[in-house]
Amino acid sequence: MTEAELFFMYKGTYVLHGTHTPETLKYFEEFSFRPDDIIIATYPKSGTTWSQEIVPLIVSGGDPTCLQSPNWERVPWLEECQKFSLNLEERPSPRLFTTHVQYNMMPPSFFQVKPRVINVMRNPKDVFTSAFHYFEKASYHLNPGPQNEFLHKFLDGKVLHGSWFDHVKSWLNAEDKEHMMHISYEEMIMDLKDSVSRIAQFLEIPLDDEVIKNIADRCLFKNMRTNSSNFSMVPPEMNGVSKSEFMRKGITGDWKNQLTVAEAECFDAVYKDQMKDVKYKFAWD
Ligand code: PPS
Repeated sequence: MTEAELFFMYKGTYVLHGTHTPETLKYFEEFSFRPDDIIIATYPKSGTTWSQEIVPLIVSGGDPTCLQSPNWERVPWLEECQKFSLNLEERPSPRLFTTHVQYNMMPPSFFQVKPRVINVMRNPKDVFTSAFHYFEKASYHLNPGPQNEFLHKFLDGKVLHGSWFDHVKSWLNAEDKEHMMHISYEEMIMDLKDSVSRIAQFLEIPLDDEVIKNIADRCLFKNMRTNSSNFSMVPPEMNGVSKSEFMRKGITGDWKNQLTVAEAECFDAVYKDQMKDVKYKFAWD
């Protein structure tokens, strides 16, 4: 399979033919949000699945039965095809959604209704590293090819869901800031209990300290890797990646084991240029 067969361009970013069709994208563009919807917005490989476990637990007051359905069902991607069988219009509030699209690509109703958004970001070098390994494994994806080639594609945004830089900047520059929470994978690694508590506060869901502690404990990498809840970016029959392969390392700074010195320097130069106007203080800087 070639890139042209796998991807098509949607509003300037590559999306997958398999999961994105004119029909799913039309549905996305015409989607009606409710004010109490909750959206997890991530660039791929930044902590999406992790958040899809944490947020339902917060919303349910820590009830693990909320994790019985797979992640694409409990927190479906709005722009992808699985939602067609999910009766999203009939779901009780608060509905939970995921999206990998940039802020400016959200549908008109999003800007009118202003539902809450939890935007999770991750050091792009670790995003690159995670994506490189995942694309090697996922059967619905192309092999990333030589690392250096894939690095340049990543830095140029010629990868699935486009440029990390454009994605992160779009959500950081979002206008309706009071409806938006930014958090990083690194902060979640550093103090998961505090991160769960901050997300609950943002969602205005009061939780006992014990419940917060239990949610954080359940969502530790080692526990999520072995617990019974099932997930994958797409149904497992479509991607061929096992849970243990998907939950690869779950650490910060793995890029140091992946990038050569020259590649890291090249990455830093592009990062410096692309992020020069960004005032946000990232946990990885
Ligand atoms: S996807 O395909 O976009 O949905 O991927 P995404 O879920 O955003 O990112 C996958 C990476 O997140 C790691 N992960 C975790 N890290 C720490 N703690 C927990 N609980 C956790 N859950 C998922 C997963 O291992 C992938 O990172 P890497 O670096 O590849 O291990």
